[in-house]
Amino acid sequence: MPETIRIHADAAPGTHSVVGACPHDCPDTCSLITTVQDGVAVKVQGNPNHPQTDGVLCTKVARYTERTYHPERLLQPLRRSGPKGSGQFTPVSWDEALADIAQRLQSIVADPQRGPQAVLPYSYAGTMGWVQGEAMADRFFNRMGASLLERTICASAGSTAMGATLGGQVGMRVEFFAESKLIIIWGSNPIGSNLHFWRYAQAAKRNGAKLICIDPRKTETAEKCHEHIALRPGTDAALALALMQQLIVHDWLDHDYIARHTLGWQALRERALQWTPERAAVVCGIPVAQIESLARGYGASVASREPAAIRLNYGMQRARGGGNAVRAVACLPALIGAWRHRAGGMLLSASGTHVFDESALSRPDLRAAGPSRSVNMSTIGDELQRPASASFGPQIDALIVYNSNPVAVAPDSGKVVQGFGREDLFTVVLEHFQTDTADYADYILPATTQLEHWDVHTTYGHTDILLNRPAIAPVGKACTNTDIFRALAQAMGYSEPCFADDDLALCQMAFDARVDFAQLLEHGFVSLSLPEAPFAEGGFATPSGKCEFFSARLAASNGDGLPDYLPNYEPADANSSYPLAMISPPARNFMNSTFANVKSLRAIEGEPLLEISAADAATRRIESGDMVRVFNGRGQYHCKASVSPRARQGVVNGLGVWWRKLGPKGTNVNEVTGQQLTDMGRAPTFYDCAVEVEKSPSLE
Ligand SMILES: Nc1nc2c(c(=O)[nH]1)N[C@H]1C(S)=C(S)[C@@H](COP(=O)(O)OP(=O)(O)OC[C@H]3O[C@@H](n4cnc5c(=O)[nH]c(N)nc54)[C@H](O)[C@@H]3O)O[C@H]1N2
Ligand SMILES: Nc1nc2c(c(=O)[nH]1)N[C@H]1C(S)=C(S)[C@@H](COP(=O)(O)OP(=O)(O)OC[C@H]3O[C@@H](n4cnc5c(=O)[nH]c(N)nc54)[C@H](O)[C@@H]3O)O[C@H]1N2
Ligand code: SF4
Ligand SMILES: [Mo]
Repeated sequence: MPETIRIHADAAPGTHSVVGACPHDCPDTCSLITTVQDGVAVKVQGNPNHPQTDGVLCTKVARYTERTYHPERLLQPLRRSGPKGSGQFTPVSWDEALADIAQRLQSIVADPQRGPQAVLPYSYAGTMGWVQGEAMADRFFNRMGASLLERTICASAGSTAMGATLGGQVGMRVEFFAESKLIIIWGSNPIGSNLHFWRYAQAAKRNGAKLICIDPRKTETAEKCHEHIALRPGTDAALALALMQQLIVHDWLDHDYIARHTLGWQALRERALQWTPERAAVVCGIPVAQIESLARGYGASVASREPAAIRLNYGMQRARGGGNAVRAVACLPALIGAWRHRAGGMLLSASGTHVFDESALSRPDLRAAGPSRSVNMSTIGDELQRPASASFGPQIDALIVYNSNPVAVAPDSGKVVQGFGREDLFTVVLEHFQTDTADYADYILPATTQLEHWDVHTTYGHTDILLNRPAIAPVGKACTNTDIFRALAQAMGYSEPCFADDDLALCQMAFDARVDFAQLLEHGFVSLSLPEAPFAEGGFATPSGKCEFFSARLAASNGDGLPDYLPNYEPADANSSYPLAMISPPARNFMNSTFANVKSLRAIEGEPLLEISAADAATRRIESGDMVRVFNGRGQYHCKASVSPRARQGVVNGLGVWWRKLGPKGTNVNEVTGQQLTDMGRAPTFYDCAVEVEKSPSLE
């Protein structure tokens, strides 16, 4: 098998190209080409042969070599040498580090008062690769019998809602948005966070499609759409119900599709009829006429048969009623029969297109004592401070963090920092850099980046499968996540043969026969053969086989089983102490907290910013460039104000997610976000957060 693939016929002499995949938590999962010269990666580009990538990368990953060879890259294992959280470490050998970690874990596992459930893995999608993600780590923690982690921090409200409504994380094929005639971009900022979708939307626009953006913030995307509906955060379900009301009263409905392929129409109809545009306009803080016109445009596709599509994304899910909001929106395409067209319907995530047997990688059968307790990653601040009890089980005494930076990204950072700061907590962090989380480690273990290891990727924004080949040798003494867990398994005395599987074997073993692995090795990507219009004839993967407006499963656990509007936990009333609603969507040049330490990207972002409307700034005597204090009962953070038309009145936008230690006074936006969970999926409510803002007295 060739170690590399020569793609560019014009590659300079002495260089070669290696095909890989972007590892980041981005729906686009681009195919990468890394140019290597004398063992050094000199350039990372988009693969022109991969249609979804089309030769284009975002600014962040186009600068990947800057991150890989960053002067602060972790190059050797480190052991804590100062107080917890001080960030003081001294180098140790791998052998010493692994032996001591294994010994510390063994003593917890063997202690009858504590046992394996006192150990918690903490990880998310620093890499989305299946191999460097959970494969070997899962095997290790399953064999140990450690606590399970509920991986809720991003998408679980929406995935639960989609499962209940359409039967899974499935929807339109992204490329067919190019043929849509109306595209509603709802709670999504594709120019910032889903660039390759935006190309399809642009193509549709050139073909005469109308683009409408529904977002409290006037994003780069909203600016480029024909219309922007700036509703108040967390009110999307009210808007969707009012759209249904209009579709009903004007009879813009596909009665045949509703009758044959949906469940619960009469009950939903009754609920929706209570949502006049006037009522929704008050809740959403938008004009009645805007709701009516949106409904007219959407409903027109019933008669014209011109496809209408919704690109739904994560923005609306991060509030109390996030699951219900997704369900309400997910009902709309069935009402107008949009699913009949390949360019109609909706897409939230394509991750449910399974060709994968995850258990072959994670090996839950290794868990000898059966299922463990689960700990929710979104409430890690509280979980780390919970004492042992009959209902909780043992206190969490050891934490192994990989592919995540919880001290920066988890809500209610004050609590998270207190938890990580526990002197008696044993923490190991596998990382590329000394992040805010790594500062709290007892051991930091240097991990390889995507340019240095094998992996395979499925995606959530398109439906191809990608392979990542290592382009260069590991930098410094960095090891792959898989090697670190293999070595820990050995040091713990776990001798099952599965701990000897190498990375290439892991890449291959989980795919079923629908994936031609030889082709994947040769080209770096394969496309699956999938239906063009998945629900043209119904066939939803719900218990009834229909689009479930009414879900019996949800009725058993969640309200009356019909989508409803649930007001935010923190509605930010004008008369309350915290009268501003804060949302904290990503800064375009960071990927969550990743890249915040890459100088050239940080230079583009400048510094932590709070966008505030002219009206809200004026009453607080705030001007652009002023340092401000953003605060509520949970905490405060300091940043620079930008008086900006991007912010609507009553809502401030605290762009995320900076490393705390790179922000003024060592705080970031999650200092004020809370740990309450969504209506479905036990997900965080980052964008359901009331605050007050004032000029920062000490920094004026
Ligand atoms: N450049 C970049 N790209 C990224 C990321 C990144 O950090 N940086 N993160 C990646 C990850 S992990 C994810 S999950 C996705 C997230 O990307 P998206 O799915 O686009 O989600 P967000 O950026 O959280 O929110 C999208 C938009 O929703 C808006 N919004 C906030 N609250 C509401 C609301 O209540 N209703 C509505 N309708 N809109 C609302 C926000 O202002 C934002 O513009 O992007 C991925 N891509
Ligand atoms: N206020 C606010 N907070 C948010 C959000 C928001 O919109 N607003 N968004 C939320 C969302 S959607 C998400 S998904 C979470 C994301 O939160 P996280 O999943 O924690 O994502 P990152 O901040 O990108 O941190 C990933 C870390 O993994 C490391 N890493 C990458 N690849 C590897 C590898 O191969 N091996 C090892 N060992 N480490 C690796 C990176 O260096 C990086 O430090 O943040 C959430 N937090
Ligand atoms: S972050 Fe997204 S757009 Fe950028 S290279 Fe990776 S997959 Fe492509
Ligand atoms: Mo996410």
